[in-house]
Order: sequence, then C-alpha cells, then structure tokens
Amino acid sequence: MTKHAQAVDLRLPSIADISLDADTLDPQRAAAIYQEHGCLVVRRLMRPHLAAVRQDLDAALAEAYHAMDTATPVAEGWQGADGTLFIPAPSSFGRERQIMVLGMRYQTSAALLRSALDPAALSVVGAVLGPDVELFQSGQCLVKEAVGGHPKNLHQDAAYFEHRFEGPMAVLSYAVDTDGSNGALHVVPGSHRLGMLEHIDTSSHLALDSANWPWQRSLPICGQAGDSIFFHVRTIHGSRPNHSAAPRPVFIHRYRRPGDYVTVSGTSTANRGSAHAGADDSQRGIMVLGRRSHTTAEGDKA
Ligand SMILES: O=C(O)CCC(=O)C(=O)O
Repeated sequence: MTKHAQAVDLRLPSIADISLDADTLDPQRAAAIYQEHGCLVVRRLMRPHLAAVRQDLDAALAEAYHAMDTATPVAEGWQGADGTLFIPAPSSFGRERQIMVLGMRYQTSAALLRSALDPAALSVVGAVLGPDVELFQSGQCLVKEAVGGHPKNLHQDAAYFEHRFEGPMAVLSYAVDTDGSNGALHVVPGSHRLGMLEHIDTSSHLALDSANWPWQRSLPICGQAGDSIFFHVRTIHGSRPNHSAAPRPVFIHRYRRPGDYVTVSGTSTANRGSAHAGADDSQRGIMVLGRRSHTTAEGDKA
C-alpha cells in the first residue's frame, strides 16, 4: 500500500450519492461526483444502444465458443482466431477454458462504436476531460459465462496501463440486468486518490492482494441493462463470479486527453514494464471531442 493510503477517506457513500439518471443528466454535476468519488453511475445512459450492442454481443459470443478449442497460448491465457481472450475454467465447467474478453471491438462492431460516441456519455466525458478527448484502445466486451464465470479481482486499471497524466476515464455499461448473483461491478469510491498500488498475479491477472482489499471494502453496484458506471484509472474496482444461468456481458469505453500516454503497461508482474517512451502515433486514438493540435507539445493538454 502506498503512503497516501492512510490519508484518504474510504468510507463507502450510498449508491444514491454517486448516481444520476440519463433523463435528467447534468454534466457538471456528473463531473463533480466523478471527481470526488472517482466513480459515477448514470442510470439508463446506454439504453438507446442496447438492442444493437446486444445483437453484436450475441453474435460475438457464438463466434467465441467456436474459436475456443483452437485458441493459442498467450501470456494471459489463450487467444482465439476471433480475438477472444480465454482464461482457465473452473473444474465445474468440464473443459479447460472460459471466455474472458470477447473479440468484439470498434473494428468489428458499428453498434459498439456508436455507443462510444453517445452524446450524453460524451457530455460527461467532456465535462471531466474536455475540450479535446480521444478514445483509448478499441472498446472492450467482457463476458462472465453462466454458472461460475470468472471473477475479476479488485484492481486499478492503472496496473495494466499507467499513464503520464490524468489517464483514461472508463465507462462500463451493463448489457443485462446485473446484481450480486451475476457479477455486479464493485467500486471503492475515493480510491483514485490512493496513487498507484502494488498489484500481484491472480487468476484474473493483475489485482490487489485480497488480504488488504477484501470485497467488503467495496460498494457493489446493481443495475439494469443500459446502466453505466464511469470510473477513474486508479479507482479500485472488480466483479465477482457469475452464479446465474445466463452469461453476463459488459461493454467498456475508455477516453483520455489527446496528449496523455501510457508509461508502464503489462498484464502480470513479470511482463509489466515501461511502455514505448512518449506519446508516439501508435498510441493515438480516434478523436471524439474537439481536435488534436499538432502545434501543442505533447502533454500540455493533458
Ligand atoms: O467484467 C467486469 O466486471 C470487470 C471489468 C473490469 O474490471 C475491467 O475491465 O477492468
């Protein structure tokens, strides 16, 4: 734990304290909640995109099952020809592998990309990061398979991609109604102020030591399909296994200022290390707000 940990108030707020509704969304109020707690719930935000995203998720899920047996080993588990990441399955599955991250990205799903460009979502992103914002990475769709699908242990995303400046803001949306039985996202409000914490290797890759960070220190966020949770790159979060009879998919968008860049990345303590120095073009994402200036030194806008 870093030296900051003692000074930060981690008493859990109520869900109501960190929640707004898309129908009455005030971006400035949303930004204030996000800045204070490092997280924010916006009910119904992704409703307009749900049917189309769900359709593509279902198709990608079917492809993932086809790709499972021929997936090849990678550092994080196995990768299917469709891009799906598989990790070891619990013994109850009767097979070696389970789905973790679907091969569904902006390059494969127009519905996913459209949801990343949602004006209401971008109004919140802009209020926090604006005026100039790019997409970081290509969108992510995680699935917990039915009846025992994997937990994602409590962690900070910065363990996977530490940034030079503010870092990315994530927006995770539920594609199905989600509660304690099928893997609600847990957050630790205020933990974005703790700095970068030490992570260890776990069954779900880098995560915090559960002896220091048991689930009881976090706030589970139950929600309906289409509800979204914004969280800071250093906000501790994770989700428990899916015990329900149906898969539990989520889709995630990440946004950052265009001058920001990854300084350290990895998926395990062994491969975590310095990223390619500086903000080179390989890290640049599609602009979703404002514009990228070529006359401003990298970092000045971050
Ligand atoms: O599927 C989930 O709930 C976990 C998502 C998450 O923690 C992450 O992508 O960093």
